[in-house]
Amino acid sequence: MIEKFDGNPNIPSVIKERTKSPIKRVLLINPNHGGSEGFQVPARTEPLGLEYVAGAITDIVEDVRIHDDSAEPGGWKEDARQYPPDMVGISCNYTVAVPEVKRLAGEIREMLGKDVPILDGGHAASIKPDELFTPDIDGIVSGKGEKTFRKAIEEFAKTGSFENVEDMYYRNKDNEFISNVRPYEILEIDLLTEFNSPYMNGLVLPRKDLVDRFRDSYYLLYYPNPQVLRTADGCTNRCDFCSSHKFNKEMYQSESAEQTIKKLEAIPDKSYVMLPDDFAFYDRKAWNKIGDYLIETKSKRHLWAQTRAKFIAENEELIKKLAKAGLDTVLVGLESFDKSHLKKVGKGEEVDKNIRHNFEAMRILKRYNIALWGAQILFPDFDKENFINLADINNEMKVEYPQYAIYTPLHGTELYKRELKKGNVAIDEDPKHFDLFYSVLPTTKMEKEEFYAWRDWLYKHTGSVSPLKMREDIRAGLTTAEHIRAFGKRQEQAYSTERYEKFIPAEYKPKDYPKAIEIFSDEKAKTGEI
Ligand code: B12
Ligand code: SF4
Repeated sequence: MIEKFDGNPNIPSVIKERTKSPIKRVLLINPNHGGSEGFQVPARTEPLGLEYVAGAITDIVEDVRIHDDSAEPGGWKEDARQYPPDMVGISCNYTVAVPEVKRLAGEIREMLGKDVPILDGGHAASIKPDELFTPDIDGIVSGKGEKTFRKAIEEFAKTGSFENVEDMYYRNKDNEFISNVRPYEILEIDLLTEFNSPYMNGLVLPRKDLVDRFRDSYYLLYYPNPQVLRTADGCTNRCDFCSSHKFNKEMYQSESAEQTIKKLEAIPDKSYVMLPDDFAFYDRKAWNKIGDYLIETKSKRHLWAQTRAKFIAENEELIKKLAKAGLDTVLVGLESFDKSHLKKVGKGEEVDKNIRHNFEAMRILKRYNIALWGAQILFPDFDKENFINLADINNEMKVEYPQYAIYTPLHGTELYKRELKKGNVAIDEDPKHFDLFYSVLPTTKMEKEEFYAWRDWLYKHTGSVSPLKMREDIRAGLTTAEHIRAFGKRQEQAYSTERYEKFIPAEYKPKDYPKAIEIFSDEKAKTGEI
C-alpha cells in the first residue's frame, strides 16, 4: 500500500511503502547526554552499543545509519530527510539523558509522523523504563539489544506490533505500556563466569564504519579519536552503588583471545584503544595471549582499561606484560581511602584488605609506568577536612587522573533500595541530577553549593599527569599539544566556577599543586616553548 507521508508539512513530503512492507531503513541515534559540564571533561566516545545493534540487523534491512547527536546536535534531521527511516532507535544509557531522549522522540515524531515507530534501549532505559513511557515512544528494548531489536523489526514488519517480542515494553492499542520482559533470573554461581563465551564470540562485529563521520569529535582525556573495543561484559563484583552488574544479570562473559585479536587487527596502529569492559583482563590466559600478540607484532596501539585494584595487586606479572604491550591508563574504583566511608559502600568486612589492595595496585601501576584514573567517591557527609585530606592523598600518590563522583543512589542499585527503605524521601529525583556531579542526597556538613565548590577545588588542585608523558605521547603520534590544551580548557571551564570563587577561602586558592597541563598552555604554544 502506498500512503502519503503524514509528518510535519514543513519537511519535504516523502512517498513510501507502508504497513505490511518490511522495515527497510533504520536510523539509530545516540542522544546528546544532557549531563553537566563536568560530565564532558573526560570523554566523548563512539556509541558502541548502537554499533552492535546496527551489526545485528545489517542483513535484514536495506540501510542502517547511526547519527551521534552528542557530536552533531540536530544532524539526524538531515539523515531523516535523505533516507527517511521506517524505524528509529534511540539509545539511553544514562539517566541524565532521559529528558533529552524524550525531547528527541517528540521532535522525531513531529518530523516523521506516527507511522514510524520509535524504540528506545540502553542501560538507563532498561533499569527504569517507566521514565520513558511517553506517547512518542512506542517500545523499549530491555537489556542487550542485538537479538531483541532484530526481532522487533521482523515482528513489526509482519504484524505491525511488538506484542510477540520478548524483553520489550511495548504500547498496546489502548496506548498502555505492556511488559514482555522476562523475569530477572540469576544463574547458579558457577555458571556466572564464562570465558571464551559462545555468546560473546557469536556476536556480529559492531558497525564501527557507521560512526566514522563523527570520529574527529571523539576524545578520551587528551587523546583524540579513541577506538572503543569491548572484550567482556559484566563484573564479578557487587558494589551496592552500581547497576552495571544487575544489567548483566550478575554474569561475566568474555570473548576469546582470537576474537579480540581479530578486532585489534582492524584498528589502525598508533590508535588509542579504550576497553569499556567493567572488569578488563579477568581471563588471564586470554590476556597473556593478547599481550604476546601485541608485543610480537610491535603494536603501537595504546590501551585504556578499567579493572579492579585486587586483580592488579594479585597479577603483577600480567600487568607487567600488558604494560610492555601498550597498556597506558587504567581506571580503578579506589572508592575511598577512609575506612568508615568504605563501610558505607558495602565493603564492610573487607575494608582493610580493600585499602591494602588500592595502595598495592597504585604501586604496581607506577612501577610499570601505567597512568591511574582513580575513581573516588565524595560522600554527602564530607566536610572541608575530608576534601583537603583527599587532595593530599591524591597528590602524594600522584594519581594522574583522579575522578570524584558524588555518592549517588543510581536507579536499580541496592543503595537506591536501601535509601528508600530508610524512608529517604529527600532523594532528588530529577534525572538531570544523576550524573554524579550533583548530590541527589542531602549534604549534611555544608550547603550543596559549597560542597560543589570544594569538589571543583579538588579537580583544580589534583591530577598529576606528567609533562614528560605528554611529550612522549605527542612523539608517539597519539595526541598533539592542541588536544592537550583542549583537555585543559575543558577542565578549566568546568571547574573555574563562580561557586569556587565564592566559597573557597583565599588561602586555598593559590596553585599549590601545579598541573602539567599548564605547560601546554596557549601562551607557551605561542612563544614556541612546546
Ligand atoms: C565505558 C563507560 C564509561 C566511559 C565512557 C563513557 C562515554 N560517555 O563515552 C567513562 C569511563 C568515561 C564513563 C564515564 C561515566 N559513566 Co559510564 N559507563 C561505561 C560502561 C562501563 C560501558 C558502556 C559500554 O560501552 N558498554 C558496551 C556496549 C556494547 O553496551 P551498551 O552501550 O550497554 O549497549 C547495549 C545495550 O545497552 C543496548 N542498547 C544501547 N543503546 C540501545 C539503543 C537501542 C535502540 C536498542 C534497541 C538497544 C540499545 O544494546 C547494546 C548492545 O547489546 C557502562 C557500564 C556498562 N557495563 O554498561 C557505564 C555506565 C553507562 N556509566 C555510568 C555513569 C553514571 C557514568 C558517569 C556519569 C559517572 C561515573 N561513572 O563516574 C561518567 C560520565 C562521564 C561521561 N562523559 O560520559 C552508569 C550509568 C548509570 C545511569 N543510570 O545513568 C553506567 C551504567 C555504570 C554504572 N555505574 O552503573 N563511562
Ligand atoms: S562499580 Fe565497578 S567493580 Fe563495582 S560492581 Fe560496578 S562495575 Fe563492578
